[in-house]
Amino acid sequence: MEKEREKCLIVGIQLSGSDEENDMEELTQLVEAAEGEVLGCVIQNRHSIDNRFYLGQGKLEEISNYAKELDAETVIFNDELSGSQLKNIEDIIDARVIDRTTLILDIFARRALTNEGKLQVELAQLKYKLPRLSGMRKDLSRQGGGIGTKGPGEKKIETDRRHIVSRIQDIEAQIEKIEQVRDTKRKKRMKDEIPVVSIVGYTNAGKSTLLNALIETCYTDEELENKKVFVRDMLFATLDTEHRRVRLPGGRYVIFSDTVGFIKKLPTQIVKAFKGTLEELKYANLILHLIDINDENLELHKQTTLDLISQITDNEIPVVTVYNKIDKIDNSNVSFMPNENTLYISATQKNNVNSLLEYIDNKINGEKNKYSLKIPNSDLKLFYYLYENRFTDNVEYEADGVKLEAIIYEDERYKYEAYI
Ligand SMILES: Nc1nc2c(ncn2[C@@H]2O[C@H](COP(=O)(O)OP(=O)(O)OP(=O)(O)O)[C@@H](O)[C@H]2O)c(=O)[nH]1
Ligand SMILES: [Mg+2]
Repeated sequence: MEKEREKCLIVGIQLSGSDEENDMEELTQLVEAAEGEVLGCVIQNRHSIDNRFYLGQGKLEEISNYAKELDAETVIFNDELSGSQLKNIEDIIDARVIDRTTLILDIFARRALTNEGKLQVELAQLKYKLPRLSGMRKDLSRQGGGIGTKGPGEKKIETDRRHIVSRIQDIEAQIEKIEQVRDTKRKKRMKDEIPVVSIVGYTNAGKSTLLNALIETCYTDEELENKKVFVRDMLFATLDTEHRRVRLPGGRYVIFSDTVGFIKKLPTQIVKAFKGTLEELKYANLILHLIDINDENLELHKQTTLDLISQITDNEIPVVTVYNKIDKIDNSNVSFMPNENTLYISATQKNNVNSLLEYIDNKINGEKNKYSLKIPNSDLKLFYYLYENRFTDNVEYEADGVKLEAIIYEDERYKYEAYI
């Protein structure tokens, strides 16, 4: 049975002079990801955000009436509201009021599966709540009404506050432990010298779909069953980072990582709480920046992602731009601009997925070529290595050794030089 969806009215500001369009379409998708339903949308054009009421007081009264008319339970604002804005708006609007940050945190809370994910979300939620507790003071003292209620109200806030602070410390300690485990795993990967390629991009760009397409190139159906990652036409389908080992066309391996997507105005509490997850990017050998080529706000979303990448990595990791969903291109405005660091793929149709792997192989391992070799019996371990770890062909066993064709990277050719 389908659950009743929470009925919502969404509200945003279009700042004059800003060419950044207030994207209510995206907010609608966020509401849907939180299993809500958007019944109406209000946008006010303004010069600036009002410190006390976010938008005009009169407008808020209008919104309150509109919400009643629509029978909306919740009114959602497309920016983060301060404690006092929230309080002032709640005084006027007779419905539940939440802001963009609370909404995103709610989606994250629904999506978190691992212990670490859950802790990170709870941490972000508590840090969001803490500075807003005092905004609730008025509310608490008023609720009880009359003399004597002010004291307990304040006391309540103080106990709440202390409770939250100690829970934050507790979570931070737990996350630190989990990070140590992650650190150990990462060090192991580095020691094994398997390069890491991180897939990053705006939420819903197709990162998880791409990871699935990549593993399909080198695992059997049976193996794939428990290797596939979760894909959904929904913002923030992925929250927990996944790593998968994939064989490149030359025979070497890389580990691809798929992680939480980016969004503009990503709440700072989230960036901070997910710091550990996001900082994994710093240890990537290569970053694939995946972009939905049909995205109406392509430039803005691209910039949002690039800004986050550079914030996290200090621009020290090479970035390859990969446009996805080329199967869906429906307007001719999109121009293919082939250049050295740009690729075009379709993750669902698996168009150019192999060339992407080829590109990555080249970027990480350099050139490789196919050689005919004759390896003498005295050096057969070289043959066994190639046989196990590279792509070989036409293997013929002869009395004094083995003849074969093998793909060899140029950086290792010296080992086989004598037998080519
Ligand atoms: N037409 C088309 N759709 C695609 C392609 N790649 C992904 N999609 C669809 O885009 C939607 C989002 O895909 P995901 O792989 O979940 O996207 P993501 O980037 O992992 O999203 P988050 O985890 O939410 O950040 C799904 O409905 C996919 O089927 C593609 O090449 N072509
Ligand atoms: Mg995903």
